[in-house]
Amino acid sequence: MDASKPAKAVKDAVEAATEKLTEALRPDVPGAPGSAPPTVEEPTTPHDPLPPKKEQGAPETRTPTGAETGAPAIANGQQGAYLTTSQGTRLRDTDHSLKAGPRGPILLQDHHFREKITHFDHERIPERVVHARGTGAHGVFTGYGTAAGITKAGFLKQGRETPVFVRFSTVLGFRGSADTVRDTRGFATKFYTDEGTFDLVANNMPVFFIQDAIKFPDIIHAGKPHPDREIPQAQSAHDTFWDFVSLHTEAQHHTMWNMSDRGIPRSYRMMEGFGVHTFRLVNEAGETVLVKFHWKPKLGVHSLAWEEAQLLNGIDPDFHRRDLYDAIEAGAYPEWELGLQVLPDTPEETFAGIDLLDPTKIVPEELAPVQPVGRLVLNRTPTNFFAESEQVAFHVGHLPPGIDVTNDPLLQGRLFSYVDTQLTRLGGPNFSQIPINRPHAPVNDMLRDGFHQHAVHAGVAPYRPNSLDGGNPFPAGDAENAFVDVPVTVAEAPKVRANPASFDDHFSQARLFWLSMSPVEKEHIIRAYTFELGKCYHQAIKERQLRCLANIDPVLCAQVAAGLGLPAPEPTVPLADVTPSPALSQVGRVWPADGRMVGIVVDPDGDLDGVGAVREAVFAAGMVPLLVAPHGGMVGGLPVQRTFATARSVEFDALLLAGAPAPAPDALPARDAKAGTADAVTVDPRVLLMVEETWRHAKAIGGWGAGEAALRQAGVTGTPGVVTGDGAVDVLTEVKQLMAAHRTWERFPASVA
Ligand code: HDE
Repeated sequence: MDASKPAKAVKDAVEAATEKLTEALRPDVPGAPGSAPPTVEEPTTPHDPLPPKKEQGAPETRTPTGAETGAPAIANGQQGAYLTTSQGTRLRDTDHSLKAGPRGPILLQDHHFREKITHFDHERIPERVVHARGTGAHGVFTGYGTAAGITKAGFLKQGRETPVFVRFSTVLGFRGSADTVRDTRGFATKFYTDEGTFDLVANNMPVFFIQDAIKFPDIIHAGKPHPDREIPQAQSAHDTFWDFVSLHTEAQHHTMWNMSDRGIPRSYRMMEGFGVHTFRLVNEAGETVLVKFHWKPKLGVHSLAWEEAQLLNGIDPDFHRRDLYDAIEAGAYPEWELGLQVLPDTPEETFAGIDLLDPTKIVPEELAPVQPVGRLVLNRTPTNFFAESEQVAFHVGHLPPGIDVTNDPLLQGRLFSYVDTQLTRLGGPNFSQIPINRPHAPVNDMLRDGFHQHAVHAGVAPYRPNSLDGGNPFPAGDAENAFVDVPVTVAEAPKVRANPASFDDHFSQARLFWLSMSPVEKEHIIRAYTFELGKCYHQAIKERQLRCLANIDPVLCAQVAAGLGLPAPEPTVPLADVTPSPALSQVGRVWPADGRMVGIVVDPDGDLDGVGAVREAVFAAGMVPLLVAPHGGMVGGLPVQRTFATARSVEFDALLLAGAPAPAPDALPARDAKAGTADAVTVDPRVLLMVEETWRHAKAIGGWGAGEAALRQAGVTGTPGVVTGDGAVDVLTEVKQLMAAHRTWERFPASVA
C-alpha cells in the first residue's frame, strides 16, 4: 500500500479500479458465474485472483473492535497467484497425496493432505434452528430526519447514510430447502450505525403465532417436519402444525396471514417488513413514544400464484435468492421506506383498545398512519455467501441510543435467545468479531479471550474501576451519547405465570384481516386452508381447525368445510364487530415493474423483426429480457438464455411471442415430458404450455406477427391481459402497463364477495 496516501483513499482507488474492470466484463443479462468469461482451455498463466463481480459487496474492512483499516474489501479474500497451504507456503501439487511409491499407502507425514481433509471435514456449521434458509444483500439506509423529534438515534437524522446488511429467510425449512414454500419470511436488517449496531429483526407479517416466548419451541416443533419420519420439509401442510394452531388459538391471526397470499411472496423485493413488537423511542429530552416498525417496498407487495409456487419449488428452488441477486446485478436496486406507527406512551400501553404488548395484534394503518423516516436501498450482493449471509448474527438487543424495548413477553424472550443461539452456531462468544458482524463504532467492551478471539487487546486491567489502565474504559453519560434504558415504572404485582386478560381475544383480528381482503384474495385464503387441511391425516384436527374458522367467519368456514367434505360448525364465540383495514389488501393499484423477467419466445426460422428492439426496450424499462428458443447459442445475432427444454413459464413475469416456432426435434415426450403429444400442433407444444400456464397464472402475454398466430393456436387471443398487434415495441408498452398491476386479476373470477 502507498504509505503516502491515507488508507481510505487507497481503498477507494482499488475499489474504483475493480469496478471499472468488472464493468467492462459485464454480461447482458444477470447470473454469470464469476467476473470474467472462462476459456475453453485450462488457464495456466499465473495471475492474481479475479476481482469480484461488479454488483458484489463485502463487509467493510474493520478491525474486530470497529476501527477502519483502509484495506480494500478484497484484502479479506485469497491472495496471490499461487496455491499455498493455510500458512502461505507454495505448493507444487494438490492432486496426489504423498505415498510410499505410486501404489501407496499414504504417509502420515503428508501435512498438506491432512490439513486439506481436516479443514474440509469441518466446513459445515449448525444451521439456524429457525430461518435456516435465507439470503442476504448489502445496502445503504438514508434517514429523512422526520423522526428527529421522537428519537435521538443518529441514523434517522436527515441525510445520514448508514451501511446495512439485510438477510431474508423462510422460517421452517432446512438450509437447502426451496424458497417458494408457504411460510412466513424473515426480513432482518443490520444497521452499522456509528453509535453502535442496530438490528431490526423483522418478518413479512406483522403478528406472531404466540404471545409468550416460552412457547417458541412448541410452535417450532409443531411446524418443523414430524420427528419420526422427518417429513414434510419446509411447510405447514401437516398434522402437527394444525394440531398446535387449532389447540392454541392465539395462533389463528398469524395463521390467517400465512394462508393468505403473504405466505407466498413473488420476491423478497416485494414484501413488507414488520418489527412485530412495539418498541419505545426516546428523544434528547428523555420523552418517549411507542412505535411499530414497518418496511414498505417501492415495488408494492406481490405474491406468487399457488401453482406457480409449487412448480417453482421443483423448477427453481432458489427462485427468491436468484431474483434478489439478479435484480441487484441488473441495477434494479430493491428499495423500501422505513416507516413508524407512532403511538403515545401511556401507562396502559394500549392504543384504540388494542394492547400494544400483544404481538398477535396489529394497529390498523387507518388508525395510526405509517410515517416514513428513511429509505433502504440494496445495491450489493455478497462476495461469499457463507462469510456473509451464513455468518451474520442478528440480535434484537443490538440497539443504539434512542431505541429501547417494551415488556412484550415475546420480545423479552427474544432478548435472551439471539446471543445464546450464536454460541453454538458460530462456535463461541466472539461472533461479533466475524467480518460481517463487526460494528462500525469503536468497541471497548472488557470482554476477553474465548474461542476465535481476533482482537489483540492491550492493557492489563479489563475490569472497572481500574487504575492500572488509567481507568479506561470510562462510562459514558448523556453528553457522550450513552444508551438509554428508559426508566419505565413497573407496577407492583405478584410473580405469576399468566397473561393479561386482554391477550384472550384470539379471533377478532383474524376476522379483521379476512374482511379486509378483496374477493380474489379471499378465494386464495379459502384454497390455502382447504389445501393445507386436506393434507392432514387426521379428521379430528381438520374438525378442530374448522371450529376456529367458525369463530372467524362463517363464509370462510363453510367454503373450507365443503372442500374438506365436513360439516361447517357453528361459532362458539360471538363474531367480532370489526372495521376492515383496506391497507392490508395487495390488489388494486399499480407499481413499478423494475427487475421483472420477460420471456421472449423466438423462432430462428421465422421473422426476427422487432426482437432486438423489444429486447432493448425491456432493458430500458429496467426489466430483464430472456430469449427463449428451440436451441441454445445465438438467434438472429442475439444470445439465447433459455431453450424450450430448460424454460418454464413460472420464471417469467410476462411472456412475449415473437414467432410461432414449429415443434423442435427434441419435442418428444421421451426426451422432454413437457412436450406431451406433439402430433396435433404446428407450434412447439412447450411454447403452447408456456402460454397456457402464463394465462392460468394471470400474467401478461403479448404477441406480434407469427406470435399472434401462435397465441390464437393456444386459444387465448382476445382474452383479458393478452395483447396482440403489429409493432413489437407497442405490444411491450401495453404488456408493461398490465405488469404494473402485477396480474390480470379478471382471469381469477371470485365466487365470494
Ligand atoms: Fe426469531 N430467532 N425468535 N423471530 N428470528 C432466530 O436467531 C426467537 C421471532 C427472526 O436472518 C434465531 O440467529 C425466539 C419474531 C428472524 O439470521 C433464534 C422467538 C420475529 C430471524 C430466534 C422468536 C423473529 C430469526 C435463530 C420467540 C419477527 C433470522 C437463528 C420469542 C419479529 C435472522 C438466530 C437471520 C432467528 C429466536 C420470534 C424474526 C433461535 C425465542 C416474533 C428474521 O435466536
